[in-house]
Amino acid sequence: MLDIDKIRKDFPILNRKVNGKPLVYFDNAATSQTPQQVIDVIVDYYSNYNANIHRGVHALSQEATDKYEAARLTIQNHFNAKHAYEIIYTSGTTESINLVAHGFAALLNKSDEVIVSALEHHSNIVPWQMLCEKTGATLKVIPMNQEGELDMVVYAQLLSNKTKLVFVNHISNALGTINPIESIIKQAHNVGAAVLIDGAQACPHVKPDVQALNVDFYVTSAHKMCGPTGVGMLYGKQEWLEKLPPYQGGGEMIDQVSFEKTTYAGLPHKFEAGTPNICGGIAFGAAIDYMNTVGFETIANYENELLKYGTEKLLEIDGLKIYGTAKNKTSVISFNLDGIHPYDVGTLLDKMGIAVRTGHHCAQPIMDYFKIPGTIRASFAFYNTKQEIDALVEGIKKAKMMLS
Ligand code: C6P
Repeated sequence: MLDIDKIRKDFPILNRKVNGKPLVYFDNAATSQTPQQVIDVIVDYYSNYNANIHRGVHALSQEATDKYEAARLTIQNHFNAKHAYEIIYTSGTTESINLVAHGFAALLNKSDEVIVSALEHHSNIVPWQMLCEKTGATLKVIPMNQEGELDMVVYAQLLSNKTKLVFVNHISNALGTINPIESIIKQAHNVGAAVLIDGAQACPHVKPDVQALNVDFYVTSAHKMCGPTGVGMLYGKQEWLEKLPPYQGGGEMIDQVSFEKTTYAGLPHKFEAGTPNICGGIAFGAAIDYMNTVGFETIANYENELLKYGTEKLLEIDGLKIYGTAKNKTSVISFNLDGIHPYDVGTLLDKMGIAVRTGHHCAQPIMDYFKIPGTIRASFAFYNTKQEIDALVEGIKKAKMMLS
């Protein structure tokens, strides 16, 4: 059982008011809130041991290096990677995907195919389009149905010995669909294709095991899972990370440099050029520790309750339509009110202290599929309550009255 009163005390921001009303934060899929335990780690870093890492012989640098590398081990354990050097620190999901897409430019040619799904965030579409432009490879799309589920029959038909890479999100940010990634990975491997899973929306809700999944690349951002912005990770199987060329050149990623020739460092440093987000990496580890203390099973059970409650209550509102009704979904509800622009509803909800996201959620192809400009998205985290959902429902009723 989740002790919600105790949990909410961990998040100082939940006490604030917005427009004179208690904050109801339902924009967790964009960025989650930060518990005091993680804030303390950030303050401790800048108060006590702020220094560059892997470079200094002095005490501060060594302390910072030890904590940064300890956080890498926390991330490794959390995702069950075989080796710590298979965890590459990045600035987030977007950079992780760009790093892999950049690397594959050296491995693809114009007879190759890559497969994306119709449910993707722009971060998992555009870097691959750029890759296809560079290499001449062809981009194929797994279609979705009205529920927001992927068409696995078509997926099987798209796969062939031309397929070199499949990239799909674990959970859709716009609809909340949980994709059948185990089956997607197995089928791709059967034709010899590698698989990248975008875990940005999954990691706040589940604990992925990259070895059990046998996935080639898994990427995520810390700020979706109680950590800070500007840091994330790329998990890559050792054999793939060794095959890919470096992404950026600079300090730390080299073995030897001369004007005639440069040789590169081994993993993970080959992909970590320049001074990284040291504090962010350490805080990412603290965020993972925090979430594991709450427990992912506890989190999932509680959020499923919120999803069920929220779905039932919202559907009681006349003219409200939910987009994304997959059997397997997480605590994200995307919806519209008949004849009313989502932006107007979002603006009025903000006046009532309720934070939701409105628009296309960086997933325009999904909006095009439903022939809508966007949706209102309420995304729940384990620190939200049913009372807050009641406030949202009341807020929507008021907004609807004002806008009709
Ligand atoms: N989605 C949302 O409101 P970054 O910005 O690199 O941390 O994450 C990008 C990203 C990639 N994939 C998925 C599935 C995502 O949901 C996101 C971020 C936020 O839905 C902000 S656009």
